[in-house]
Amino acid sequence: MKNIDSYTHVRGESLFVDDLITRQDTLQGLVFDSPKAHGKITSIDYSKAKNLKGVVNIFTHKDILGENQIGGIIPDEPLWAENEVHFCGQPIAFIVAETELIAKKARALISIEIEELPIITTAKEAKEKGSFINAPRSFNLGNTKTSFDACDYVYEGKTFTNGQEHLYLETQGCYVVPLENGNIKITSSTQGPTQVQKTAAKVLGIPMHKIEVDVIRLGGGFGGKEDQATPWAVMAAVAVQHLNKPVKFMLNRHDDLRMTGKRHPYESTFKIGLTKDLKINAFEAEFLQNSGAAADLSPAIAERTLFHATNSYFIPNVHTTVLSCKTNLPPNTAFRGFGGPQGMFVIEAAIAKAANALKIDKRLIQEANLLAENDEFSYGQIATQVEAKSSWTTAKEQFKLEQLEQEIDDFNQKNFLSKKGISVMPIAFGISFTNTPMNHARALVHIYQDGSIGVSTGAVEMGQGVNTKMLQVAAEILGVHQSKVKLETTNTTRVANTSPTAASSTADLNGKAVEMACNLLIERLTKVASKMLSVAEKEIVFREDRVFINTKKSTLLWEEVIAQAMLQRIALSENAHYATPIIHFDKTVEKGHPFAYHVYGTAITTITLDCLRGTYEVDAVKIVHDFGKSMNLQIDIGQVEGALAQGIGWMTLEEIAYNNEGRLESNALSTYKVPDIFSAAKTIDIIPLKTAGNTLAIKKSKAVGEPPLMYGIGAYFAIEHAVKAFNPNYLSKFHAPFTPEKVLTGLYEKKSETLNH
Ligand code: MTE
Ligand code: LUZ
Ligand code: MOS
Repeated sequence: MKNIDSYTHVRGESLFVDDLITRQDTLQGLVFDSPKAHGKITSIDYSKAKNLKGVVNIFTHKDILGENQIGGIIPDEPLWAENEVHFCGQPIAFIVAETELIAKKARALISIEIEELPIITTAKEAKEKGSFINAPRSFNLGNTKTSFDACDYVYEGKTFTNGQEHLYLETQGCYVVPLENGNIKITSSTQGPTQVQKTAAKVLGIPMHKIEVDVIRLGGGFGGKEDQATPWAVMAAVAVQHLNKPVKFMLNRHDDLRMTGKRHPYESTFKIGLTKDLKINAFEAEFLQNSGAAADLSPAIAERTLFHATNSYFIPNVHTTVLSCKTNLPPNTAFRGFGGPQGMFVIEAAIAKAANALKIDKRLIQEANLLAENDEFSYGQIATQVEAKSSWTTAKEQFKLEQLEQEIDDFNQKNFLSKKGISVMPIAFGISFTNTPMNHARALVHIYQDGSIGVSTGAVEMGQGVNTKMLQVAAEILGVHQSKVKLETTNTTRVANTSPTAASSTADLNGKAVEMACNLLIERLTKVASKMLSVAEKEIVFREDRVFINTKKSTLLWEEVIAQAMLQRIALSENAHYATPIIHFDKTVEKGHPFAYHVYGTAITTITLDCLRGTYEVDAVKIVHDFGKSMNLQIDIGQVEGALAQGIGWMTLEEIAYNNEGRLESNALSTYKVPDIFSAAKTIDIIPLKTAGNTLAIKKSKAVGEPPLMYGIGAYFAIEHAVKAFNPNYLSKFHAPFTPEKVLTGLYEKKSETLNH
C-alpha cells in the first residue's frame, strides 16, 4: 500500500501550517533575538519599533501571566530572556505586526546594549570550567579497572562528531486563534502536541483544557520539532491571550537556522583492550556532549549515548561516562538517533584504532565481537532475538564481501590518483523511549453510521508514514477496505496526554492502541452479526467489507451490521490505551530492561576517492536490515534510504560552524552543505533479513525510523580506508564530518615520506 499522503503530496495539495486559510484579522509574529552569546542586558529600547505604523505590540517576559519557563526535563530555560542572554539567537521579545515585512522593519529598529560575559563554545572548555547541565551518568559492566591488565593490546584515542542541522523542509511555525471564554486553538508544526499544550498552559497561567493543539502533518521533524516547536507556539499564544486576535508565526529559514538547536556535537575519549584472539575484553569511554545553553532534551540524549556505546558488540567489561556540558550555543536537541549515533561512532573509532595498530582489517575485530543470544548489555538488559550475526553473515554472503574487498585492493594497486574504500557497519538500536513512563499511547476510533471510520491517535505524521500504518491496522482488524478508514489530525482534545512522536516508537505505541480499540469494536459487532445470521459468535469473521462465516462469504454487509448496531443503541466508538509491557529501568543502579526490543542490521559501504581533489563519491551501500515482518515494505525501505542519506550527510558533508563569539557561520544553504542527489549513494541495495519478528512491534513490523541513520557511519570509515590506501602515513583523526578539505589534508600529511616511489 502506498503512503496515503503521496497523492496530495505530488499534487501540492497537502496542507501544512502555512497553507491554512487564516482569519481576516490575523497578525504576524517575529522574534527579536540576542545578538550576543553571553551577557547582561543593560538596556533595550523598543520605542522606535513600537511607533512604526503597523506594529501592534512587542511582547517580553513582562507580559507573561504564568511562568517564564519552557524547560521540559529541567526548568532552566526562559521563553524570553529577562536580564541575561546565554546564546546568539536567544529570544528576547516577540514583535506582532500587521505584516511580516513590517515586523522585520520593526526588528531592525530595536536597540539593545549587552555587557558581555565570557563565552564557552566547546564541550571541552565547558568541562574545564565545570560548566554542566546536570550530574554525569555512568554505565558499568564487569570491571574495567582490572580487565585491561588481562588484555594483550590496549589503545586509547579521541574522537569528535559535529552537530547536524535538521533542515526540515517546513520551518518551525504555528497559527494561533482565540476562541470564546479565553480558550485558544493552536495549530503547530510539532512532534509533541501535548508538550505545546502543557507549556502554553504553564506560560499563559491557564489550565490545559483551555488550549487545543492540532497537528495536520509536518514537512519533516527529524527530532527538531520534538521539543523545539514549543516556544514559537507559546509566544504566539501569549500574544493571542493579550490581543484576542489570531497570530501566525512561521520562522523564515535564516531565523530558524540561527535560533534552533541541532544534533549535539560530541568530543569523546576512549580506551579499548583486546586479547590475542581479537576479543574486546574492556572498553572505557568519556563522552562530552555539547548541550548548549539549556537542558532541553540533552539529559535523555546523553543517556541514549550510553545505551548505544557498545553498538552491536558484546564487551564483558564496560565503563562509560557522559557529561552534558553547558555552552553558549542554542540548546541542542533531539535528532534522529538521539545520541545513539554519537556513541556508536566512538566504539567504531576505537575498533579502527586497534585495527590500524595491529595492521589488520577493521572488520575482523567487528566480526569477532558481534552480540550473541543472551549476552548482557552494559545496562543489564539481556539480548534476545539477536540478529547481529545473522545480518552480518547474510550481508557478507549475499553481497560477496570478500570478493568486494579483493576488487577494491586490486583497484587500489592499479590506480594512483583514484582510490576506493570499503567498510562494514553493523547496528543495534534499542526501541522504546529510554524514559519508561513515556511509553504509552491512545487511540480513538469512531465508526460512523454509514460504516465509514475515523481514527485519531497521538501519532504525528511527518513523512515517516505513520498514518498509513495506523490505517492499515484499523482496516485489517475491522475487515474493511482501506478507503473506509480516514486518519484524523493529531489533536489534544481527541487524544490527550500523548508522548511526542519520537524514539521510532510511534507506530508501535499508537498502532497497538488502534489494534486494541478496533478489537473491542469487533467484539461488539460480532454479537450483532451473530444474531443477524443466527450463527455462533466464534464463527463470525469480518473481512472484505462484509461478514464471513468462518471462511465462507455471507450476504451480510459491513454497513448492514453497523446500521443494526445503531438501532440496537450499541456504542460505535472506542478509546484504548496501550503501555509497553515488560520494560523498566532503575537509574539508581543504571540497570534494567529499558527496550521492548532491538533493531539490527549490517551495511557495506564502498566509496571512490579523487586523490587530487579530496572529493569522494559513495558508490554503493548494501544493507541487510532487520524489519521484523514489515507491514509496509515500501514505506520502510523509504525510511532506510532517507535515514542513510541523512547519516552519510552527518558523517561527510554537513559542517556546522560557530565562531568564537558563538555566532552560527553556516547560517544558510550556501555555507551549509546538505546531501543532494549528486552526493547520494549511486546504488542502495536493501535486503530484508528473514526473522520471526517481535510481538511488541506493531504486527511484528519493527520500528524503522532512526536505526538506519547509523549505517551512515560506514561512509566515514570507507573514506578513511581509501585515504590510507593513498597515504599509509595518514593518522586517523576520527573527526567527523570527513569533509573533502579534511580528506585533502589527510591525503598529503607526511605524504612526502612515501611519495618517492
Ligand atoms: N521520516 C521523515 N520522512 N520525516 C521525519 O521527520 N523523523 C525521523 C523518522 N523518520 C522523520 C522520518 C525520526 S527522528 C523519528 S524518531 C521517527 O521517524 C518518528 O516516527 P516513528 O516513530 O513513526 O518512526
Ligand atoms: N525522545 C525521547 C527520543 O524523549 N526519549 C528517547 O528515548 C528518544 N529516543 C530516540 C529519539 N527520541
Ligand atoms: Mo526522533 S530524534 O525521536 O524525533
